[in-house]
Amino acid sequence: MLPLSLATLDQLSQDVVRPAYDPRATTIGIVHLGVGAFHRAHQAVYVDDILGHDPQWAIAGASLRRADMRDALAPQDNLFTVAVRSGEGTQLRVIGSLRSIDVVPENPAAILARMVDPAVRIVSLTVTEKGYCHDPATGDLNTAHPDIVADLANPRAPVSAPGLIAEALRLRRAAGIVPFTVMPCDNLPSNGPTVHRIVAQYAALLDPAFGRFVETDVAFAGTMVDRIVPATSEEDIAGISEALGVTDAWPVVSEPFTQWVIEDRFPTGRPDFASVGAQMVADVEPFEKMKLRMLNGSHSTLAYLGYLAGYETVSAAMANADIEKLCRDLMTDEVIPTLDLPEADLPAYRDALIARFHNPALKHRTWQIAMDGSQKLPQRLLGTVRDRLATGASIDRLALGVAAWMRYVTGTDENGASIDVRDPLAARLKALGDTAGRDADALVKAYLGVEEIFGRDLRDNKRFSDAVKRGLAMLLEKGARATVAAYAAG
Ligand code: CS2
Repeated sequence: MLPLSLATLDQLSQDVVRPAYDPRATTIGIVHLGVGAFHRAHQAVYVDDILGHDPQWAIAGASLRRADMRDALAPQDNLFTVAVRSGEGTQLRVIGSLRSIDVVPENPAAILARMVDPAVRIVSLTVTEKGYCHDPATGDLNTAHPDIVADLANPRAPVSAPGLIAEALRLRRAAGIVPFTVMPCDNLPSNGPTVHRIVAQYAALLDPAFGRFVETDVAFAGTMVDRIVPATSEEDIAGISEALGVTDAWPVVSEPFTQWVIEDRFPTGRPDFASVGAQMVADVEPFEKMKLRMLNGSHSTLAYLGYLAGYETVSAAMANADIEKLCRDLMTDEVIPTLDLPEADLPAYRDALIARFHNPALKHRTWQIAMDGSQKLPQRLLGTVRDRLATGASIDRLALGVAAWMRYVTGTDENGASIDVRDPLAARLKALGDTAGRDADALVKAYLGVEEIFGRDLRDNKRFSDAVKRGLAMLLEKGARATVAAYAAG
C-alpha cells in the first residue's frame, strides 16, 4: 500500500472524511508544544474545521523529547487519521491542520524561529502534567528540576516548555513583536494562572524586569480540554491503514465525545473557536474543576483499583458492577458536593462519564492512566479531599483511591509480579515502599511524607491518614476486588 500523503488523498476509501481545504494553501498561526496523540485527536481536529473557512491558523508542532512522531508523519506530509470509535463502529477522518513538527532537542532554534513569527498569535501546549516542571502541591516552578537547571544555565537553547516560551517571548520583545497568547491544554488545576506563574517565575530568575513583563504583558488563556484518547497500538495502525486503503504510520484513536472550554483572553487575535464547537467563557476554572475532579478523579481511581484487580482496560474494569458503583458513588457523594457550576447538570455529566468509561471499542489501559500519579493526584483527588475535610464531610472513597495509588506504587501486584510504575518519583516511591514493608500504617506514613504531593496539611491530617490507612490495610489483606466490593456495599 502507498503511504497516506497529499498525493494519495484522492485514493482513500469513499467514507473517509478528508480536509475541506488545501493544506498547502494555509499559513501558520499557532505553534503547539507537545504534538502527542491527545493534541492530534482534540485541538488539531477543531483547527482542521477552522481551516475550512479561515486558512491563517494552521499549526506548527514541536516534540519536546523524541523524534518518532516527526519521523512517522513527515513522509505523509504530516497528515494523519483520527479513528473515532464506539460500540456503533469506527469513523475515519484525515486531518491536515498540523503542517510541521520540529524536534526541540535536535534544534531548539527551529521552533523558536517559528514562535517569533509575528503571524503566530497563539502558543498552545500539551506537555502532560510533568512537562511544566513545577511542584504539583504548590503549583510553583521547581527550580531544582533538571530541565530548569539546564535552561537557566543556557537560556538561549532551552529544552523545557517554560524555557522555550520565555525565550520566544524575549526574542519577540527584543524585535518589537507583540507577545503571543499562551494556551495550556493540560489537565492542571487553573491551568492558565498556574502556567502564567510558572513561566513568570522562570523569567524572573533570568531577569527580574523580564519576569515582570511576563507577569503583566503576556496573556495566558486557560482551557478545559476533554476527549479520551488511548495510546495507539500496532493493531490500530494495521486496522486503520487497511480501512483507509493507504498506510498511516501513526493514526490516533479516540471516543466520539469532545469538549473544549476556552477562557476568552487573546489580546492579539484568535480563530473563531466557537464556530467549530468550542465554548468561549470568561472564567474557565469551574469547568476545569468539574472535569478534573469528576472525570480524571474517577479515571485515576479506576486505573489503580482496576489494575490491582487485574483489569487491563477501563471498560473491562467498569464491567465489574462493584467498580462501577464505587465510581458512581464517588462522584455523587464525595465530588459533586464540592463543585459549584450552576450551568451544568452534574448528575447528567456523571452519567455521561460512566457511559464513556464503558465504551467497549476503546482499549484504554488502566496502566496508561496510572502513569505519573505523583503529578496527577493533587488536582484529581486531593483538592476534593481538602474541601471535604474543611466541612467535615466523608472522604472514604477518595481515600480509597489514594490508598490504591499507594498500593500500586509499591511496585508489586497482588500476585507478587512487578508493576512497571512510570512516574518521575518512581524510584523514590519504590524505596519508601520497600523500607515500610507490607504494613499499612508504615506505608501511609511514608507516602504521606512526600510533600510535593500531599503538602504538610494532608500529611498531618488524622482523619485523612486514618481513612487512607483503612483502605490500604484492606487492599493489602483482601485484595482490590474484595475491597471494592466492601466499599461499594457500605
Ligand atoms: C486520563 C486522561 O491518562 C489519564 O490520566 O485520565 O488522559 C483522560 O483520558 C483525559 O483527560 C480525558 O479528557
